[in-house]
Amino acid sequence: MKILLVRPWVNKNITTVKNYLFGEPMGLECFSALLKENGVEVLLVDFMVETKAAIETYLESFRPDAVGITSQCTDVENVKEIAKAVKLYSLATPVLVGGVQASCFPNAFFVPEVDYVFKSTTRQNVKEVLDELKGGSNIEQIEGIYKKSLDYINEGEFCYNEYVVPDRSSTEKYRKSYKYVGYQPCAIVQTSYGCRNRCTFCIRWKIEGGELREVPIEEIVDQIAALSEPYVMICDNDFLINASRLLSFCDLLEAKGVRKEFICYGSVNSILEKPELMSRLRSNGLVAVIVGYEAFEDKQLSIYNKASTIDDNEKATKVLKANGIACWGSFILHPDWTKKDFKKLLDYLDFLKPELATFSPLVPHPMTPLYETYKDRLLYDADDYDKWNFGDVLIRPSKMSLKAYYWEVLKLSLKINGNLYSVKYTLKAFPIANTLKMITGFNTLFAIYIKNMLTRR
Ligand code: B12
Repeated sequence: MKILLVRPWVNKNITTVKNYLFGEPMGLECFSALLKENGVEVLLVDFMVETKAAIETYLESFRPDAVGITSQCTDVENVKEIAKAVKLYSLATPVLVGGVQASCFPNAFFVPEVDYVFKSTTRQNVKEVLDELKGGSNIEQIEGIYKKSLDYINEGEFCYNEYVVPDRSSTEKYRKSYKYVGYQPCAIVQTSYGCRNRCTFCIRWKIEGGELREVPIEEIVDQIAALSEPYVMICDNDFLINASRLLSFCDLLEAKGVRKEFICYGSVNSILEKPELMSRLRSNGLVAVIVGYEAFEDKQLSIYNKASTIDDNEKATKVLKANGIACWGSFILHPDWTKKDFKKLLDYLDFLKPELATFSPLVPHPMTPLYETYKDRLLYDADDYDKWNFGDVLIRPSKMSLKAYYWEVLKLSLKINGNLYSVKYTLKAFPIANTLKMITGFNTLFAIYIKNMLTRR
């Protein structure tokens, strides 16, 4: 049996970070691993890299027995377009859709061209679908899957995705393109799932679960040792959570002589709980930590249910700086901000001096409690999926017009990216060619913000 796996391209009008955050399609690599365990021949096409290629070419040359497509919120339209192309090629070729969007909003894909929607992906449910495709069985309801043949009804319990080692050979020909900010080629690794925190704006603990589930660190280090990339982005919610696990991580990297540079997400609390560990992590390659500071006032942090304070933010930043680890701070732009608040954020950045800073407008995602709070001020419907991309302004600002708000966002963006402190860091940390590519990436985002400012009412 042959299955074609596809990551869709990203449409030009989307507010996307893809020009500087461009990771491997790890979900498809995991699915590929599960398929190969079942003896399936796999071909993976990444249309985010092959932007000019056409799905029809691959359907004709590979002649798949089924097609699997991955999805994020920005992909819904293109997933459906690819599914239509598959059915035009052959009505009998089953289309399977999975990925984060299928987990969060499976109903986005309940269309005639899609046969199976995976809310969760496990060894068992993949095997059961394959058996069904081979004609060997017809299990009524498969755990975690909505089937067209059952009118997409599944009343069963749903589970979380099962841990699988990604089949990185499936993306071999694309791997040089994958990058994270200025680090290229950069691989992505996930070492744990779930989160102990309950931030009101975050959907990750909803997607992955509220309990922390850790993969044995020995398996992770083996995975990392096998990577050809010099840079690795660890995409856990908070990689710095467990001190003894981090110590074993360092021990194993040293024992196996693995030298890579790592970027990870880490919470302020995790940094403050174990400052003494940071120099050991630095000497084992930890070069940057993405820290969700989110706000510049305690009042706002407590509304977001953040487990840290402004004082903690400052201390954590100092710990990272003292150990030569770059701090990439992320912030949320609140819809009730005045011009003064935008200025306060800039002042706060001047004070904290994170090496890089990013921001995203507050997203009242339907999976979070914020949705109820803001549903009357939404600029888009919940099913305008591509707008829920963590870059667009979704809540009508209360203290200024939308146009004026976008103007503040644009100015903030220019000031943050032009900040001397960040520019110096970028030039020192990354090869010049990568810095130039990043600048081009930021510019495309500016262009989208300008367009939003001029066109959105
Ligand atoms: C790393 C990462 C990225 C990387 C790489 C993404 C990737 N791997 O494809 C980069 C930097 C490129 C990225 C980009 C974006 N991201 Co991102 N990203 C993540 C992060 C941190 C981890 C994703 C990941 O790799 N998880 C591990 C893999 C294994 O999980 P998975 O993809 O869900 O796959 C599993 C199943 O879904 C299944 N599966 C996946 N595909 C398929 C296909 C089939 C056919 C089947 C059967 C199964 C299947 O198999 C896997 C089994 O475990 C998540 C947070 C999170 N926890 O999800 C945010 C996250 C997915 N991103 C998010 C967003 C918003 C974006 C952007 C839209 C941002 C923007 N404005 O540009 C872009 C999307 C544009 C694009 N297409 O790239 C949101 C998604 C919200 C949503 N409803 O879709 C998340 C949840 C972060 C958040 N804000 O909370 N992202």
